Amino acid sequence: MSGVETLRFLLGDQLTQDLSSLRDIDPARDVVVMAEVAEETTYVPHHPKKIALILSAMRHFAAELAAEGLRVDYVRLDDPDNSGSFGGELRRAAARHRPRRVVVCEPGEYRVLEAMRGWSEALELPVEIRDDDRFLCSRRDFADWAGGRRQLRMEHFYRWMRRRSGILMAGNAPKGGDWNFDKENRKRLPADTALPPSPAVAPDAVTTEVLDLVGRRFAGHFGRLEGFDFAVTRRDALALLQGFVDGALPRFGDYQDAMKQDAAVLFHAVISPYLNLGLLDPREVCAAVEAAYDAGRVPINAAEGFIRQVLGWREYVRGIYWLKMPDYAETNALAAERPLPGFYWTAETEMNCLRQCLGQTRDLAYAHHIQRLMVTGNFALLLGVRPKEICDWYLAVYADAFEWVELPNTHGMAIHADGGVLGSKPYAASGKYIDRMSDYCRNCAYDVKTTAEETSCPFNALYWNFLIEQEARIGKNPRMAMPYRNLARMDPEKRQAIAARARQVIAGFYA
Ligand code: DLZ
Ligand code: SF4
Repeated sequence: MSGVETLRFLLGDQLTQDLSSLRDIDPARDVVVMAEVAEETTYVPHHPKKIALILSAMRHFAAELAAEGLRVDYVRLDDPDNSGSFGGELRRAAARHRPRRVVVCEPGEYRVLEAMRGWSEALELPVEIRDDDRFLCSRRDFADWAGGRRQLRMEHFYRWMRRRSGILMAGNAPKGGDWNFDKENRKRLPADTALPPSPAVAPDAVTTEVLDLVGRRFAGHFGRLEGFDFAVTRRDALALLQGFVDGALPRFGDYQDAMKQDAAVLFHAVISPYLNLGLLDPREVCAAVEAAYDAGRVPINAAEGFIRQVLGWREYVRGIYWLKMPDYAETNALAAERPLPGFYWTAETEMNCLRQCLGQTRDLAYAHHIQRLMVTGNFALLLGVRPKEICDWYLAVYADAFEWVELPNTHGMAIHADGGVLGSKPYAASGKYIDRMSDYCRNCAYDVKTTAEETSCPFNALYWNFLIEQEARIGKNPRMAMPYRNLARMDPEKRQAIAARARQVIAGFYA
């Protein structure tokens, strides 16, 4: 093959026909290159379901582009000549096609952007890196918004995004009369509440072949491959979105923070993997939810709560990531130095909340936001796990995890390693919070009501121990005033007993 004008190199989370790097494609003279590469499948030990999702979605997307009449050069993971990296595959593709230039869309990870910046020199070809405009707020706009602000609070950003996008707005006013209905979104789930069916798509022949490959190559990675039921095409992802809007969305708001024994999805949408791969567009997701609200089919606390996640939080964490990288990943504001306990990779623990959330993560490559923030994240915060270890864990085990979204959520929000760029205080909580929002404690070997006994909930001693250990760092934070007042009221004997119990449980995690 010769005479190729532009080689358009597409990454596994850029599965969008309207991608900036494809927009001006000339079907007669350009080639799209996609590559399954070992480096991406193993830079953290991704969950096998996540790898299968990405590879199958890539293969389906390549077939869609080819059906549109584009030339697609697709390299499979088991191709014997596969070099194993993006750079290596681009080099081989350039040798095959001899293009005049390369066009790419900016990646979702700093690590990959760094590599991309070296491609032009390595290939001796012009390499154009275009903005990823699938986000509603460009990196530049976020930097403008952030410029000069002392604090980068999500709520301010969110309102700014509502105004500039017009989403869920009635003229200049927020629909429903308020910007944020979060107070109505923390209900406990009554035990007899009927749950909607979990979203599921049966694997087709392409997915079955990928599952076979992943089963052979990644058997050693944490996570269960059996029961794969993710959507791998835009069509199926759209059907799941519609199913969510019609089924679970009306009660999504009420129960978005609730957790339930043996029930993973509850009223959540589970569309983040499709948004993050590019199969769904955030604008169309917000539009579908707003339309349901306008038609009177869903209450405002559901519509607003959902749109806040997509239009507010998702765009905000991406903005923070690009504004603060690469230094962001290196901070360790709470000097957390303990290793990640081994049970994060086995789900074998007597603590029922963690066993539930970790077991579900192993089985589904999914957990909802409160499980991630207040169970696995909170535990890592209280224990003081090294930031990189817990961040890499999240990056590996969740199907929707790419560093732009995973890092601010974990490093910033969950473990406060950024010292408050994202959250104004650490989200530290004792077992009481988990007991209020779930039925986990009822099914646990530990007693959530006590702190310093042999049978006491480990979260309780860890919580107080965290406050004691971190007093010099966070004791003066006005938002921590109440917990520190409670700590100050504690008599010295109780304090000692708690510290002893904390030492005992911590030793148990590393035995
Ligand atoms: C996560 C991932 C995996 C597991 N495999 C591939 C792959 O084989 N080929 C590919 O193009 N992309 C893959 N990805 C997604 C990339 O890691 C992702 O595009 C970068 O991290 C930038 O966000
Ligand atoms: Fe988790 Fe403690 Fe409740 Fe057990 S008692 S489920 S460890 S919060």
